[in-house]
Amino acid sequence: MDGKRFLVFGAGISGIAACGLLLEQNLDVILYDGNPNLDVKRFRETYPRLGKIPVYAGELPQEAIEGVDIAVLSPGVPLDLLEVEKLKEQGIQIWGEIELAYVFGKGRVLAVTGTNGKTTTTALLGEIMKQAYQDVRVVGNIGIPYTQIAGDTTEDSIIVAELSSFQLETVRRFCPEVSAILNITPDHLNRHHTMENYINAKKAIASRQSASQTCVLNYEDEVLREFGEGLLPHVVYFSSVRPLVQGIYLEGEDIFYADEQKKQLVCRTEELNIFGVHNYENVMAAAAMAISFGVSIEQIRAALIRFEAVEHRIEYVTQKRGVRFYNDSKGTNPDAAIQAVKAMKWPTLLIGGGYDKGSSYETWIQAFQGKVKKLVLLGATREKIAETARELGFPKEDILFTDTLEEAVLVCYENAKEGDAVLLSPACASWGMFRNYEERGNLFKEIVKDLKE
Ligand code: UMA
Repeated sequence: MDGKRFLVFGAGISGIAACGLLLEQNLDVILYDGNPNLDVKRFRETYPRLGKIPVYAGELPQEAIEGVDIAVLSPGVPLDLLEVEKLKEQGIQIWGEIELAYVFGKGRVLAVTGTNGKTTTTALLGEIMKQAYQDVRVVGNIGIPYTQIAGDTTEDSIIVAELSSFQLETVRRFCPEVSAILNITPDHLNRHHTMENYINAKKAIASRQSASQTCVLNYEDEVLREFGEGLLPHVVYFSSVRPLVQGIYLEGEDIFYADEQKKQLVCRTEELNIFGVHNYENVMAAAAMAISFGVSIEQIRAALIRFEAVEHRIEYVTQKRGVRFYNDSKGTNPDAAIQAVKAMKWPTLLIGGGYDKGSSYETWIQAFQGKVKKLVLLGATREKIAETARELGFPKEDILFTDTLEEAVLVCYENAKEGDAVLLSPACASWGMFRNYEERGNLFKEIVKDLKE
């Protein structure tokens, strides 16, 4: 890499961490962000460790590209963006932030992707690996850029990475020892344009793996079952529906791991602090990955039964006047939101809507099954969701439009009776109204905590 010049695209957490890594390596780096309103002076003051590297915002001038060999894209930057096309036309190699971290980092890598459940699975796997290893780094889409820690990893480090389809679109050399794809349902179609592109981005997680490595797949996902059939790495399936001759599965209330020699109990679901079949699938995927890596079932079990739900995923907030509040801000697509509404055991006032990713809301609304008494909508998708709900026979008078999250919570509280639940599970990304789902979920929790009893 000596003498190479890098352009980092995107001044969010990934871009800043990527610049830091390149500077540590004494490489030549330029930072570019497409936001014309980025205050470069303030940005420099906030991140003094970036030193004097050139920072461009708004238009990408030709002078910034001169002499650049490799562009490192942040996950949020689409590959078909005009500026990216311009870089490609000039022969500049396009890397992703994950690729950069992998090339400069050391250690052994385990990586998780899937439409839903990947944060929980990654967090679980991180806890399991900490049970067996000293230096475990949990990174990626979960919120800590891989480039942030890559520079201080050693051969003994264990990297547990959550990877989104955005991050996987640009991997070339990246090759985890153990990978997992949890499920694939439509999401981010405005970015990937077709389901095929989206599926291919997910599959890229295993594309460099060799026969001595492992890919964990969901046997109950048709696309993934078929994908596993022709795959070079060793495939371990998990199933929440049927016993497998080889693999990990849910049978009654128990999770078993079976191979040629024996069938072993991994844990009983009643020992876990997370509930719902989707969570048992996450548990099975994380356990299968750890088993493939050589961690003992005893160590896996110890970590599993200690694990608590991740924030913003069907997270219990509090009770007010006998009304339970749940924060599922991480329900950023219909499929994730279906899991949350399924988990509700009470009449539910549901807050939905947000950024328009081009999703269809039919299956989500069908999953309400008479449980949702008010559908409180906000954001860019509110009309689209309301229209689908009406078409599917959801009572018109129970659909309420609001302009802010605060208003939505208040409307729910006013309409809720003792024994009801209020669930924020938007089935949409937060962008447009919030920086990310965490900001949306945190605000929800603050509003709820301030409600008068
Ligand atoms: N930008 C441009 N041009 C663009 C898009 C973005 O210049 O076309 C600039 C923005 O002006 C901004 C910066 O890029 O300054 C933001 O970069 P980014 O969107 O890649 O966000 P980061 O802050 O670097 O965070 C990213 C992930 N964000 C996205 O994928 C959108 C985070 O995932 C991830 O935690 C983080 O890297 C660390 O790896 C968040 C997410 O929403 C949680 N992920 C999606 C999801 O889970 O559904 C995929």
